[in-house]
Amino acid sequence: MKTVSIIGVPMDLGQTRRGVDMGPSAMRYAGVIERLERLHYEIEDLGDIPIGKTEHPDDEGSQPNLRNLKAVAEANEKLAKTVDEVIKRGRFPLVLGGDHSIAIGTLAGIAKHYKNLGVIWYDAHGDLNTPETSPSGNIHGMPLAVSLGLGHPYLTNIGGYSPKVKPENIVLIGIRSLDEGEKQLIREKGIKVYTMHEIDRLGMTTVMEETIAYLKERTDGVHLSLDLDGLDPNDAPGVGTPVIGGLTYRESHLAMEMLAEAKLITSAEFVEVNPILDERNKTASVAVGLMGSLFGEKLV
Ligand code: HAR
Ligand code: MN
Ligand code: MN
Ligand code: MN
Repeated sequence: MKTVSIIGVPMDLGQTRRGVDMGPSAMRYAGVIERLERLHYEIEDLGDIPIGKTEHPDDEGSQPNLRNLKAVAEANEKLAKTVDEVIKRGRFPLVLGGDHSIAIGTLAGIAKHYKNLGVIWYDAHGDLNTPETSPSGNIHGMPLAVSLGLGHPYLTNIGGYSPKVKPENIVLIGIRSLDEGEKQLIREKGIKVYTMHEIDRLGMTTVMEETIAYLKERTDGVHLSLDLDGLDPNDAPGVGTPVIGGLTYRESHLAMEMLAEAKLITSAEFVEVNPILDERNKTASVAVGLMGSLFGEKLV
């Protein structure tokens, strides 16, 4: 990965807290481009995917437990196309969110380029809900289920194919908040999960060694989907759904450095940065710091 294309997705329709649409700007202000240029990458910024600012007229009460379904689906179709073109041009897609519903489009653009795409889902949440199991109706709690082919066809068929990923090619890291239906799905599909319990017991070094070995032997590319709420709210306060007891800044840096060393990651997205809820752009700065490590930054 020598050339990187940055794609902003100012999406906030996958949830209800205002402000996460400003995430891409916040990460640009925190210096993402300069940071990666210093590492000698050739960077292009493709700007932001347009998001319908108001809710789609067809969304009016028509879809039970799928808030803003049409608007979210339309934006993700555009994102999928953009990501697809970036990969066709041989570049590394770096997607800046926006709420986590954008992973639907990112994965739709990426997955068709691989026989066995791996996914690292770094998050407090599983994002494995369907309209049947979701307690909120918020689509940002559903993208991983959608990518497995579960959910409304407007979402699962984005990019014209489904599913995008196989359950055995997914690793969840940082998990500490799951709904009943998500737990059931994880058990049913045998999805690999490192909850905070395992991370505390094993330590991040072992967790990443195991994750890297597991994905290396079964995948031909790995997407990192990093939700900033995977980190502890002390280190990343600017998120819409904070959950205490999370991964530290230091553990997260170590994880990124180990991924860089392993040369495992072929695409990435950083989501759920909400500058309105943040303290002096701290969360966006943390995100950009983690990108630095992911792209090979070293202290000496
Ligand atoms: N599981 C809950 C739901 O489906 C909360 C989802 C929290 N959202 C995220 N995604 N930030 O990781 O509504
Ligand atoms: Mn908005
Ligand atoms: Mn998430
Ligand atoms: Mn989350």
